[in-house]
Amino acid sequence: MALHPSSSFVKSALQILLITLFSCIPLAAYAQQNNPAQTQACEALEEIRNLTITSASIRANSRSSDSYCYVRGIISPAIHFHAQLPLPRNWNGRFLQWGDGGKDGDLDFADHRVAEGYAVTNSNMGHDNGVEPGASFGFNNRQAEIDFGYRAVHLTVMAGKVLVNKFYNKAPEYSYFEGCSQGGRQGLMEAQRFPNDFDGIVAGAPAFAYQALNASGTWNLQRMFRDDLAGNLAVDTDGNGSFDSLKLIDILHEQVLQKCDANDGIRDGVLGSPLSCDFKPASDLADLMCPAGNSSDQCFTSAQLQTVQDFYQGPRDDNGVQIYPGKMLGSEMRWAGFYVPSEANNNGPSKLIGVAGDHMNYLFYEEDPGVTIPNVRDYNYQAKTEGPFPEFHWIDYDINDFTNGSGDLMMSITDATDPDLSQFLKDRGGKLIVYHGLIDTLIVAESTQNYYNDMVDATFSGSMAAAKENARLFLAPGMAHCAGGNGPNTWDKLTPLVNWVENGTAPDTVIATHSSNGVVDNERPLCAVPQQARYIGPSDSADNPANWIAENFRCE
Ligand SMILES: [Ca+2]
Ligand SMILES: [Ca+2]
Ligand SMILES: [Ca+2]
Ligand SMILES: [Ca+2]
Repeated sequence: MALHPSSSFVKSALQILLITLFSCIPLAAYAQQNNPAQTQACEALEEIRNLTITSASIRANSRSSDSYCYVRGIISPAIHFHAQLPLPRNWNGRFLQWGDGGKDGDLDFADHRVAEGYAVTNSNMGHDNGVEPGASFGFNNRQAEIDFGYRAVHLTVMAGKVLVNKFYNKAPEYSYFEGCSQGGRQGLMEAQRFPNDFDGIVAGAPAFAYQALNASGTWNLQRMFRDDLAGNLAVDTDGNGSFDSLKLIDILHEQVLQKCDANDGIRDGVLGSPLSCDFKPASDLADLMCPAGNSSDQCFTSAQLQTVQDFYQGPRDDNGVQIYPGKMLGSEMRWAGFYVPSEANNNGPSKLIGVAGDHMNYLFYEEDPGVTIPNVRDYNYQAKTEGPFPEFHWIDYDINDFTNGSGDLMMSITDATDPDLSQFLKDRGGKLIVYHGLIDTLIVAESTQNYYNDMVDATFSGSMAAAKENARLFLAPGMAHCAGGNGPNTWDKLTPLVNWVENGTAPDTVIATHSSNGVVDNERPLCAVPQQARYIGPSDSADNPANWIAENFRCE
């Protein structure tokens, strides 16, 4: 990468700094923090034309001893953004838009990327979650929905590049996007709508089918709560009215593992390929059914079996049209935190409700049906649908509204489901890395795999080999939503993309690790789809964790 125009100055400044560093470290730190030229250049960004900048000042980095130039600005009507600009001698020449999570509504820092030299921007997506929490920003506010859907990210990137040009006196050599979940949706949205913004995009666990996944979240809660919680997978063992045991989920998960854990070559509690596991609840749980009229945390009632089947099946409308994939086999333990009311979840949908929350009130219908009910945990509450401020209860959401056109307008704003990435991948030659954890229960990896396959068809005439020149998908066995899970779930998401874009080194695998107490105890390569990692290590000790290392797997 070429150094920027003032590189000779920077080099000599660096030499002086290094000499100072070796002679007197406190003095070096003092000189670095108080370089008047840098402070002046940073503060001058407040005066930049054609952007509304509200502040620009030198700020400390939590992940580095190097301070940086911190800029905040506003884009009409309500987008707030910030830029974290490394001082010129620390800049690696790259621009990075840092992705958001959830419904966002605030400014997110990426201090670790700034420490690596990236000039980073992020926005509040056009609303303030302190004033309008959750999805409420979308209440009768189309502009806020458009900003959330796609406008805030794009305009923040535009503003960020203007700031980079001004501060460093040159354009970024390369521009990247990195994000997961909401950020994954943003990455795919950018690839579809604004193909010239980035050279490379990494999109993790993308919430790209945004309306479908929220409809699915609501539907799953409805299945769990129906018939006065008859099919709840938590059990009230002492009959005191409080669901205290989650044992049935353990039992279900164990049954799935017994059937398919070893299919990838090792019994590590991780399914390498859950979609090819042939677990069938009705037959595989047949020996674990309760006698009629009984229930306990050791056996399944027919209502509980129905819930399990519904979760794996996923929502369909009354005509049998699949709205969203069902939960992946192996993800059972993650259901507890999001869908299963128990004492562990404050015995109600307080935490569960975050899955779909107030989405249907404010972000699904063209005209919002009503505000949230006074207590969203109260599933028996009758929403007041009349009067000046009608209410809408998540339990009254009709999954048929997904396919009858009621959500089409909002889908056109929030969904990043267009499989044609020709402009980004072919015309621009951009690179795309998508990853998704296979036990992610919030956003189901199968939907991402379906999208990737649709993209191969629409963009590369069905040629996987051609598609892999520009876009690769990595599915992570045993990885939960963006992080966590009992399988290997940790790797540097951005560096493989940078190596691909700048050096042409396409990632065939990324090495993912799982750690307990800071020690790696499970490792495997994640293979670019359609390949999968298969254990090829010592066959007589395949279940010894010492053998669960990347070298003992082959992509095939
Ligand atoms: Ca943000
Ligand atoms: Ca709305
Ligand atoms: Ca109890
Ligand atoms: Ca396994």
